Amino acid sequence: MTDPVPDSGTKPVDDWWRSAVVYQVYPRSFADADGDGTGDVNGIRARLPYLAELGVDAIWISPWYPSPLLDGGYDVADYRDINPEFGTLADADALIAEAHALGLRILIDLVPNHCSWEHPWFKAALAAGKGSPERDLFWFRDSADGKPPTNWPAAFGGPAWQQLSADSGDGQWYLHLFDISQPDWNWDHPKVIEEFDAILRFWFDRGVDGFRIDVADSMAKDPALPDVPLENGEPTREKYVGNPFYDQPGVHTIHQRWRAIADEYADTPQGPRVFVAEAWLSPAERLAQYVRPNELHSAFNFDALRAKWDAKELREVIDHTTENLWAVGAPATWVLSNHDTIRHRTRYGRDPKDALEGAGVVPTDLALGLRRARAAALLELALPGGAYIYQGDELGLPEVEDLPEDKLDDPTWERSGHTVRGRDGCRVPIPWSGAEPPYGFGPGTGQPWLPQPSDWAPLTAEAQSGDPGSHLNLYKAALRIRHDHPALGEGRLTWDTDAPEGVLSFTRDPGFRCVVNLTDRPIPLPAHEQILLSSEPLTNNEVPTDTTVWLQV
Ligand code: ISL
Repeated sequence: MTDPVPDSGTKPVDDWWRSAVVYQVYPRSFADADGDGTGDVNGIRARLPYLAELGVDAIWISPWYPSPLLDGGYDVADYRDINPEFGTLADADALIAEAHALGLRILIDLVPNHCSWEHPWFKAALAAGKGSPERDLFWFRDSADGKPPTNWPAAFGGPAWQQLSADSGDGQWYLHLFDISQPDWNWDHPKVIEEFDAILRFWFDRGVDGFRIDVADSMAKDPALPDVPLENGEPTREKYVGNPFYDQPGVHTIHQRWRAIADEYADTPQGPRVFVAEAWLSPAERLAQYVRPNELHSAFNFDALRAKWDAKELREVIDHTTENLWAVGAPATWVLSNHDTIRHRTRYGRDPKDALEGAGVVPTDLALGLRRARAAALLELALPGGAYIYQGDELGLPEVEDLPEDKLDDPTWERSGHTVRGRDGCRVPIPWSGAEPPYGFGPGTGQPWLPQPSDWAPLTAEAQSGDPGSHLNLYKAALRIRHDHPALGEGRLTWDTDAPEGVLSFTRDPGFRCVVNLTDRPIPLPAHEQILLSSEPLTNNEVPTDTTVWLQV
């Protein structure tokens, strides 16, 4: 067990985040204490001992704010409170204190690009009408020809502009890069800037250790509002250099400002507060701009998530990422799954060309996927830097691809005219115990907001905890070794020159070697002092296919 997060009289520890293993909690689907079918803050509190025992260093909680939940809470109606469906501010305070006592840091989610149409400032903007100062806080525009002011597409389908209906008076359009219920803030307005300063301080003062920044590359827009080019006849959402709504230089000014606020907390016992950027930006040269010394601390590296289960491709991603992030003094941050992507057990069980999409129609070998997910976990946790675990990764959960259409909740389903099912398949509530749904997600037999598969009994945390060969116990063992071994966490790696083609093999000082066999045949086990951990049983002094071994050398 780790030491408690310092709260008084202890020297600040200011670099924990460079090597932290962070567990992502999607609050709606993690654990339901009050039995209404939706996860909640008290559910998370009840499972903190599980997370401490798993051996993670921190928890990132996806948005927990008041919200109509039209985009799972990424549509925020009040940045300074807790969604009543999830609990109260007092519950959140208790969670922060209890997590800290167990040595777990707490990161929460900041959604600065847009709010919910239920946010009071947006409602006031609608009411105040055209030309009002209230409308200046968002992107309201007129259009002469009855068409949207630009051709920009929204993330979930359709145009990124919504016209106010004639009965609300003026027919202006507002910008929403995501759902129509998520109006974009105008970050050129000082009131927006100051409001977010205050939101950061509000949560830092309550004790949170940092923020994950949602779509950290989108707040600034090109004020000329140029159209985007067409791709196959449709306006592109590609993040090409010069895109008017992604990766504009203005985002860095905002990040620098936030960094200064986080650094104001350097002398508190907890140490300075930190940020992790969510920005799907490639190549790593571009991402590195976000983690320069006076900007955000770290950024999810999504190139690794997108990479095929292929030695050459993975090695290129690892080298390219580390080279570019280390050049600006930032650690790498590895992630295999999150609440927006198809779970990696399922991805790795498919033909790579279908891996990131094609839910429901693509043949998938889940046994192969599980074997590779085990190998990938040991690769991820052996790489230099920090690592993220999405809730349920540690249980080897697959994507749920046969959710009934009437249960689908992701705005993508409606906005795509029922052609794209969306991201619900990775958001199915966690199976904790028992033989049938709700598998201990909530008390009693009440069913959760998304139905769980009837064959998940062997995947529950309870079922896996007693089985030494389970996915859960592999994670626990790996996290224990990672915690104790001086070579793991932040640092450097050296590729081993004696490894056969198709094998990823690297050494980390002092005395650690990781070997991942991605070929289709066994390879000889390299010389070692001791086998620390292996994702599959080893026989004949060989590393089987799709297996990772950790060696003391
Ligand atoms: O827009 C994209 C690519 O063109 C996406 O990759 C986008 O960056 C990503 O979907 C952002 O996701 C985050 O913000 C969304 C929310 O729905 C997701 O759940 C969240 O992770 C809007 O807040």
